[in-house]
Formats: sequence, structure tokens, C-alpha cells
Amino acid sequence: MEYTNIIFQVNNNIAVITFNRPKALNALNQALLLEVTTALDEIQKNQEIRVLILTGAGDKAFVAGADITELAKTLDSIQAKYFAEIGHRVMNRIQELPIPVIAAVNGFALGGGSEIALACDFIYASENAKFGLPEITLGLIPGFGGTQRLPRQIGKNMAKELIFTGKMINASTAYEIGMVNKVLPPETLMEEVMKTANTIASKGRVSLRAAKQAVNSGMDVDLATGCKLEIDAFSICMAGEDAKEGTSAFLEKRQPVFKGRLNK
Ligand code: CO8
Repeated sequence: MEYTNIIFQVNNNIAVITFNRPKALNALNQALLLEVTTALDEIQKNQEIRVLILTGAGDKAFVAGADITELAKTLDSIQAKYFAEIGHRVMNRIQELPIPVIAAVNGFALGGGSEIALACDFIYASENAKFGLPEITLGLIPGFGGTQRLPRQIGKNMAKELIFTGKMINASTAYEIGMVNKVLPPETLMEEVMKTANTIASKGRVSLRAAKQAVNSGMDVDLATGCKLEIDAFSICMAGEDAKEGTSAFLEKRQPVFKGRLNK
């Protein structure tokens, strides 16, 4: 598949999707979202890929939101519902992808841009990143999961303030409220994201998947149920070749080589 709205690259077990509409600050139109869906299909089929990174082309924006030009044409609520559903499907696919997903936020991450970053497993931001859900200023509300993922990430009241005011916050504020894991100079952002991605990519695919599922599913249930989910996820890891390799490597005082397979 040839991509025109994104750049899709795979190197050393790490995939990178770069939102690539810099003239529109990488705004999410339907064509871009469909390309992301296709790239996610490719990633899911490729057992070699261990980590996905999402970032934006150019130095100004990660994603400046849903494409307002397209949104303005979507004047009836049936089309709006369709567009919102496409967006939600993409966010859910990212959240449920069986490998870790890191957002490398290099500039504006507004509206759908903040929402797509929040669907990732964690966010590294450059010092010039700006986050916000400005939909209220357009007479709208967040439509790609912002009213749901932001309060879960930073707490209900802080999320309400951001959603009700539509104001932007800078990277250091986003760090203070627990929205981003790390703030980095723009020139070292990708380097640091790659370092973390490589560390993760050296781990076992089965255990990464189990860890992601255990944390994500556990956040939506009570502690006792979450702990039961962890027991199941742990036992699935034990059924895999990676657990045998990881424990053997420790005892043999060598680095493990994980193949990411369950025992046949
Ligand atoms: N959509 C389309 N084009 C955009 C967008 C966008 N979201 N953001 C910027 N652009 C375009 C501008 O129109 C401009 O194009 P042109 O050069 O042709 O005039 C170009 O990008 C550069 O932008 P600016 O000149 O505005 O650059 P500034 O540095 O002056 O400002 C800002 C940067 C502050 C980021 C500003 O562009 C801005 O406020 N953008 C809009 C941000 C926004 O409101 N985002 C939320 C969109 S709504 C949303 O995401 C809802 C998601 C759920 C949808 C549910 C579907 C039903």
C-alpha cells in the first residue's frame, strides 16, 4: 500500500508512523485515519515488530486535531457520527495493539492530536509541545475519546478544566499533571524515544503483550478482578518460549534472545 498522508517505516523491530500533512499541521482527515488503520493492520501481521512510535512530520506539530476543513463540511450529525466512529476505531486499535505504542509529541497536539497521544501507552514530549482539547471553542466537544481518556489519565477535575476552557498547556505542565512521561529538547526527542523503544524491543513479545493487556484491562475493573487478570496474563507468559529463555539466560549469566513465541 502506498501512503500519502502518513510515512510508515519499519527498522530493527520498531515501526514508526509519521503523520504527514505538515501544511495542515498534520490534521487528521478521514484519508489519513484510513491509512493509519491499514498501517496498523500491517503491524499486527508482522511478528517482528515489537514497538510502534507515532510522531508528526515537521517541527511545528504532532497533530493539530481533526481536520477542521473536513469537519466544517460535515454538517449533519449522521456524517459526524461516522467520522467520530472512524476516529474511535483508530484510537481503540492503538490502545489494543498487542505491542507498546509510544507517542513522540513534537509541537502542537490539539484535539484529536491529544486524543491520539492519549491512546498510546505513554508520551514523550519535546519542550515545545502544546497539548489541549480546544473543541469547546469550536462549539464542539472532544470526539475521539478525549472526554474519556483524559480524565482517566490526569483525573476528572483537571480534565474538566482543560475540556471546559479549551486552553493549551505546555509540555512541563503536561508533565506535572502526569500526561507525559518525559520532556526533552526537540533535537533529542526522537533519539530518546528510540532508546526507550529499543529497550522495550529487546524484551519478549509475549510478555510485552501480556503486560500491556494486564495494565489496560486492570484499570477498568476493581483491584481484586485486576489481580485475577494479572494471574491469567502471567500464566500465559509461563506457557511461552520467552519465559524459558529469560529464566535460562539469567541462570546462565547471558543476555536473553527472545523470539516471542508461545510453546506449540
Ligand atoms: N484542521 C485543518 N487545518 C488546520 C488545522 C486543523 N485542525 N490546524 C491548523 N491547520 C492549518 C491552518 O488552517 C493553516 O493552513 P493555511 O496555511 O492553509 O492557512 C496551517 O495549518 C497552519 O496553521 P496556522 O496558520 O493556524 O498556524 P499558527 O501557528 O498560527 O497556529 C494552531 C497553530 C494554534 C495549532 C492553530 O492552527 C489552531 O488553532 N489549529 C486548530 C486547532 C484545533 O482547534 N484543533 C481541534 C480540532 S477539532 C478536533 O480535533 C475534534 C476531534 C474529534 C472529531 C470528531 C469528528 C466528528
